[in-house]
Amino acid sequence: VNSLLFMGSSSDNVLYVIYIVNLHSPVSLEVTEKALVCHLQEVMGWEKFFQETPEPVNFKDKCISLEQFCQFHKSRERQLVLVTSGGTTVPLERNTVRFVDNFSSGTRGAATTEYFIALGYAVIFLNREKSVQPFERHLNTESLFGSITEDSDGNLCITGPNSQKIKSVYNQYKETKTKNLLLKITFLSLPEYLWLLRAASQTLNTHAPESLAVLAAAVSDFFIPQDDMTEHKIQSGGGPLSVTLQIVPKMLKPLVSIWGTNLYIVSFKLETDPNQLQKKAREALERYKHHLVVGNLLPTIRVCVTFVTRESEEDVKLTEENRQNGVEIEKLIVEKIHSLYKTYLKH
Ligand code: 9Z3
Repeated sequence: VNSLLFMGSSSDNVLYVIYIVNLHSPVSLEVTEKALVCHLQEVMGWEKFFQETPEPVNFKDKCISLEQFCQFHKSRERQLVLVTSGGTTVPLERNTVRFVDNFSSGTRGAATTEYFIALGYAVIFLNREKSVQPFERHLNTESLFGSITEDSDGNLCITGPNSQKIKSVYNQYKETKTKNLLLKITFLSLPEYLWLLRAASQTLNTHAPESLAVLAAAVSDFFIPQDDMTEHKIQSGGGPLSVTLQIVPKMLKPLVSIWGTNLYIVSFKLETDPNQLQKKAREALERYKHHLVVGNLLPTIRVCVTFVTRESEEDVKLTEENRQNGVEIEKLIVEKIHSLYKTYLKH
């Protein structure tokens, strides 16, 4: 099966030993027959997905950039983190005019990226095209144009109440550029995101083990398989449209157990029902066996999140004082992830 080699051997008809081998990280598991069948169905699900969906445009170039970025920072012993950001689209047609989208502006991922850089990390920012960008997000038209004046020689200067903020953002941006601390890779559709997530996690796993992956992108659970999609724009002449969306294979599974076995993996869980959040976060941890789930509820995503690990559960909230001082929740999130990761490394 593509990058997987499966060797099953039956001992007393109940226990199987399976080996999942990819180029970088062999894994062996002892499983019951039921679990084996279930596992193989999952393997076939994600392998089939990659076989059936074409690789994104410029995929090879993006892989080369990923590898060079990881090697560059590894040789300088700099800690790396993959941050995913923004929502994935699910096309309804191959020549896509219409698509289903997921809620996410990209603010969480962009802010998270800045705070990791401030802590000395180099960041792979896997982001949705035209979503909110690190540093740039502070420079809205009003603050930027409202602060530009001309001197007597016609040179542009930044003055006025926003100038301090703009200068400080510019200085962070300049340092990020000079030290090559940020690699931006973009996606639009769900398949593009998944191809690039796999490539980024495999590259980190090989060249910079002991890196982090922080999955803040809002990833669709449903999609239309390539074969079920029409080639051209769906016409309205046929009356009301009804489409069937299939379940996306759960990619956190291979991410944790095959592509990124050396990584410290943090996923986000978005819910709208407060009664579901902790239950769903805990289910995700148990199912995928990664390290940390950060839960958030749609109405309060900017002020409150819940950190769920196998051992603990903790709310992180912005205080009134934080808010008045312009502190963002992502600063608290990144500091907490960093500290949990350091503790994890010690043990
Ligand atoms: C999140 O929960 C993010 O915090 C938000 C950030 C998308 C709410 P914004 O980009 O919003 O700042 O506007 N992301 C994860 C959403 C997600 O798809 N999680 C999957 C799930 O819940 C698991 S990986 O099943």
